[in-house]
Amino acid sequence: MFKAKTNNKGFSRRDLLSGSAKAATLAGLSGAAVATGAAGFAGGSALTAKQAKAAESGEAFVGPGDLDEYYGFWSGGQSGEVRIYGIPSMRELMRIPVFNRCSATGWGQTNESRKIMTDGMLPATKEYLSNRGGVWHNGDTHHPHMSFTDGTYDGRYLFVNDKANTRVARIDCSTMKCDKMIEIPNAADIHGLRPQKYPRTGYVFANGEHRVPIPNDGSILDEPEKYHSIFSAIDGDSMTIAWQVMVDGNLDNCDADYQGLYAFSTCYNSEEGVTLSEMTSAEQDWVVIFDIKRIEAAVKNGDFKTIAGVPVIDGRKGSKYTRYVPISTSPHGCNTAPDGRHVMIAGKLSPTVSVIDVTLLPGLFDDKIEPRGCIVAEPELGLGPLHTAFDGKGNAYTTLFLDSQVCKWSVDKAIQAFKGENVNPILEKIDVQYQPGHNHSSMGETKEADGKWLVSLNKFSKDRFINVGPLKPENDQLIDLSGDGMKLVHDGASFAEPHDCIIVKASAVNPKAVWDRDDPTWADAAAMAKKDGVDLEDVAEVIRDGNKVRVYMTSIAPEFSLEKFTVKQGDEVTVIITNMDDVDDLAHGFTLGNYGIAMEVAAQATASVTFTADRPGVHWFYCQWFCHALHMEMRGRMLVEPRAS
Ligand code: RUQ
Ligand code: CUA
Repeated sequence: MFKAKTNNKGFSRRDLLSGSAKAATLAGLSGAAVATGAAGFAGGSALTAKQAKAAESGEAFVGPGDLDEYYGFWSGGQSGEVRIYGIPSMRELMRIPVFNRCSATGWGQTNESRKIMTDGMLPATKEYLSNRGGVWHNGDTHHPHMSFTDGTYDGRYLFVNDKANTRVARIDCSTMKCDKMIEIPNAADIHGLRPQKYPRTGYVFANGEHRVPIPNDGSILDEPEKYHSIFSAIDGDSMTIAWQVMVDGNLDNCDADYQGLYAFSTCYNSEEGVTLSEMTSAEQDWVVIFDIKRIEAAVKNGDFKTIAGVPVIDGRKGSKYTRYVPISTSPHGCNTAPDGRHVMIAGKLSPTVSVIDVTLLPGLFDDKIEPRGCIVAEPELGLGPLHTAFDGKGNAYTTLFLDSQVCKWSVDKAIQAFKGENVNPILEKIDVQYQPGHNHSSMGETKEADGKWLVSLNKFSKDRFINVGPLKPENDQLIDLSGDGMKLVHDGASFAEPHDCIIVKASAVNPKAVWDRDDPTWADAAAMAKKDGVDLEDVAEVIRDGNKVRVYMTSIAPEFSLEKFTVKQGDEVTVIITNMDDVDDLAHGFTLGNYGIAMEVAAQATASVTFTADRPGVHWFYCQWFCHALHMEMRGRMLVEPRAS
């Protein structure tokens, strides 16, 4: 399945790269010849001795032309994007712009991306942005997670949070582009995010981290006792809010069980303070456990308040919809084990991980056991435990931020030790460089955890790389779990803190080679074309409608169907381009010189951009995506007639 893909014409890109295609290229068959040189070079180079040795020992080496066994989906942190890696090579394969403004693809500028970015925006934010460009240009992605069916990845979607501007976005894995984005009402600054694992996603659970007044309109200001935090269940199919729960304290990370019954959120700042000393003064914080069935019944029976159009359930202490399980102060990571039974709550400021047994939760909700009665182990692992990964063999791997280590421990032994048996659950520790936050194992958050690879996302790289100035990259380290013991096999510099990642077997994901022409992404452009009486796929036309001008063209390497178009200074111009090349990897672009306009138009896609033609003169537009031997010649002119003075 991961061989070169076949395009609509029945030949693959590999074929195009081979000898027969070279001669055909200048005749206009495709732009593939430009790539031939590079592919030929890589294919012909011999392995270095080191690479050959690595390949022999089965280390993290994936040779030129070889494909990875896993997709890695990485958060792009403060860059606001999501990245696709190949695992185990740790090669960065692609970047998916999501909450950011992307210069390469036009994300945040094209009409299609702006529609996705604004459709789910709250009215007050729309209003705030109305004279500020209409969309946010920054984001802070933390937690990318794939949709599940029956406890494992189903390859449909990725969901990711934006802490900076309180959003959750969805990426369609068939195109690897963001297709929905919503702003979460009532909540502030979405942090923890996890999809429902069973029976399917289903819900996407999202934690509003910071406590704020509801509504946050200025009527309450410096009265922190009146602030709230909000846990949201988003319907992952429609990307709308299914329900929200108001809770005590701040919400940090979350996860769901394998039964579809409960969700869990770590909480720091049970003190509900606003300064650091207030937030860490109590000895204990808690995990909030949400009873999904009871909450669904409450939504049905009307036991909620509608705020900002969504049902908000009161889940504060004493509520029948939640339980607050005390954990020592400021717990952080929240990870459900693939055994379907244990949930690991990392202590952060405490050296422990608290293990919740989900089979005890019905008793907890029926008040048959004390809140801490659902905890069945609490091993002391080391300093600064943050997140836990799993190998599917009963072992857990917890990052120790302060110790700069990953600790491998046995869940069974931890449970025995908690019962008073004299066993040490710690199996092994490995140094990582340095200060790890999240870690993730291959398929580790699914019932198919396979125990092959572990990635440690380290917040500091210090002296691991040559110096690049005061701002240093992070260090994503790959650890081989397949042998006896953990083996560090790769250092990977990465920019703008990838807070979190997931590692998905390649067979679970199957993106398209080219876009489907009926993709809903450009439904608006298609409707406009219909109204204008033009065929998006065979068009070279300029349509004037008052001072609005619509410029329709196609691109087929190495030409746009319009060599020039003329508009008047002050016109509102929309350029709509359909890339009629249907060869795998044959993207074009449209960059308009000295107008700040650039967009990607991948094979078989339509993309459009609207701007005001307020600069008179000759402005060349050109294809900025190297597509053909005559790529430089793929250009045309926009002639802007000056306003009569
Ligand atoms: S958090 S370093 Cu944003 Cu996922 Cu734990
Ligand atoms: Cu089309 Cu470069």
